[in-house]
Amino acid sequence: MLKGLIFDLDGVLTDSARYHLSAWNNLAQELGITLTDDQLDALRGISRMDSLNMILKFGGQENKYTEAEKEKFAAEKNEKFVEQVETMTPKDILPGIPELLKDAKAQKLKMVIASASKNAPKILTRLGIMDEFDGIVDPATLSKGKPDPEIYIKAQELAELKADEVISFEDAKAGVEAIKAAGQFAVGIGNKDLLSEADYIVPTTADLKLSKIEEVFNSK
Ligand code: B16
Ligand code: MG
Repeated sequence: MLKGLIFDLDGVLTDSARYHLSAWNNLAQELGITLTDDQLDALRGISRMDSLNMILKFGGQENKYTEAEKEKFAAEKNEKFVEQVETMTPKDILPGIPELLKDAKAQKLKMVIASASKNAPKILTRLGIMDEFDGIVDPATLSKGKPDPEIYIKAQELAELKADEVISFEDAKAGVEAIKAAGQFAVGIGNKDLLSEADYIVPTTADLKLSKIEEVFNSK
């Protein structure tokens, strides 16, 4: 029986991806690296340091910098990202999400955030929906990022639920893989070829309807 929903943040509740991607693009350019659209896409859902390491690898610079230099680059990127977060308002909640949260509340479902972003509390506060959630997994406590299932297992534990009692929402391939590895029902939002492992796929958040998703969940 369905008892809870677990949400990725970036790309699911709000489109902070464009801010992440432009901040990474700026940094890459400073380092003399030009990123392709596919390379930028591959950064979705990936933690800050893992993203930086991927970018350096794309540019053939994986052994060029010390850990301290990399920390500095990551902090610089985060500063640019946070500047953009400060401009966010409740209008930046993606279409379909307010209705989904309302329907979940009406059914008294538990709701937990499983985001790789250390800025999740800040973003949720800017969006005005911080109080809607029963918990946020602290990404600083994770030993591995998505596609490892750790973050989704921790989210399920925070909700005090079992894997077959939750539905989890993701926009990233690495995220859907993490959900499936945790043994949970995955809703993928975006490209159906990229997210083919998901149990239910919609092109955009506007297409999310809790009753329809539950029908598929109950039939599995
Ligand atoms: P931060 P999600 C992820 O959020 C983003 O998709 C990814 O681009 C970002 O690098 C990561 O959070 C870490 O974010 O630098 O703010 O800690 O999709 O897991 O909600
Ligand atoms: Mg995401």
